[in-house]
Amino acid sequence: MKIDRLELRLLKLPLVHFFETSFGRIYDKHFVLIRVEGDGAAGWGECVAEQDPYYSSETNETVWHIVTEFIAPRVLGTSFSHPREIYAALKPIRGHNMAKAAIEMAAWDLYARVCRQPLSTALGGSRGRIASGVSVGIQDSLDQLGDKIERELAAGYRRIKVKIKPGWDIDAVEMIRSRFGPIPLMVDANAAYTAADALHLAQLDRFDLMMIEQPLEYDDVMDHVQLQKEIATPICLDESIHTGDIARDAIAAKACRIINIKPGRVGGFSQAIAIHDFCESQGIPVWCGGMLESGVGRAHNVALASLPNFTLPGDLSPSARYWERDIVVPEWTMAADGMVDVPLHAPGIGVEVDVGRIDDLTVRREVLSL
Ligand code: OSB
Ligand code: MG
Repeated sequence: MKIDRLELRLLKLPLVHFFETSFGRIYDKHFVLIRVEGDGAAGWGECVAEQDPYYSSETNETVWHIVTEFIAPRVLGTSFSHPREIYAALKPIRGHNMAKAAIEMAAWDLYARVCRQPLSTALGGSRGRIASGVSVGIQDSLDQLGDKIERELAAGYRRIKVKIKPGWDIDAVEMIRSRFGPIPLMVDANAAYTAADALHLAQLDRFDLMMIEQPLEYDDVMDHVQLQKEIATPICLDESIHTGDIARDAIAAKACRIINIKPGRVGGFSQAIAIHDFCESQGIPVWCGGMLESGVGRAHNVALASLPNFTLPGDLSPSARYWERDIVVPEWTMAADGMVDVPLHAPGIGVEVDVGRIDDLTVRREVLSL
């Protein structure tokens, strides 16, 4: 395959409801959408970098810079026999996994379309439906949190994840357990605690949570090793797992018992599949995380989550939970039993980008070609 044209757009898409994590509240999603063209077809990718360097050090601005100055020259006009070669070709560029992933995943879509295969098939997927979990942000009150969870359970979600931070943790989980009983429940701290909080976090053990996601620093592995010895709740790492090598080290050191794979965080599908395969060989279950993606990034996540070791529900909600109107047709929906269908009857990502819609949302655009 050979990419001969690359288009970047910065889009601003308003959220239906604000989303609050331990690093703040957002009302709109600003993200970079990528279109690659080559071999007579086109592929789409969505970058998971955000406006601010809070979840990760990358931002939409750094992505623009790295894609236009460093990634595009290495990809445009280069012959690859398979998109899995792209990550290795970008090795001279250190870090910037989200920028790399956006291009790599667009290339996988292009490749799958050229081969007339669903993306899920190209990735090695084996599942036709994905169990969906919901990520519930920090609310203004516990009552509001309880009401929100009640609605999400009624919608059919297979598990509830709540965001926690110091001051919004034990009481929130206690309220949920007393109001809803033994539902599949987990928490995500987005690195809001330190090693000194072990005793505090051990108070979560009595609630039988599926896991606690990323309690400590975004770049830490070793403090998580110690914490996992001090708490019974399984630790799941998200932010800490930037590469296949770190996943291997974290598992060997017993820093976590579960891994959240976000292809955008680890540099794309080749690394996501490598982490998936290694975790499978070690008996570590994985699930597909979300970054409030539009319908394009969601398509990539759904395809990835069809691989066999994605045995836990992913953060894969339907379009309507995030957007008044998504940028793809058809929009993503979830069945009443909390399952999302993997598109298996169309090549590539399986949904079409609504170009009129993205034109309306585009705040910046650049085209690079040979
Ligand atoms: O930590 O998983 C996270 C959203 C933005 C940044 C980080 C995270 C999240 C979510 C959203 O939890 C999950 C979703 O996309 O539904
Ligand atoms: Mg997380």
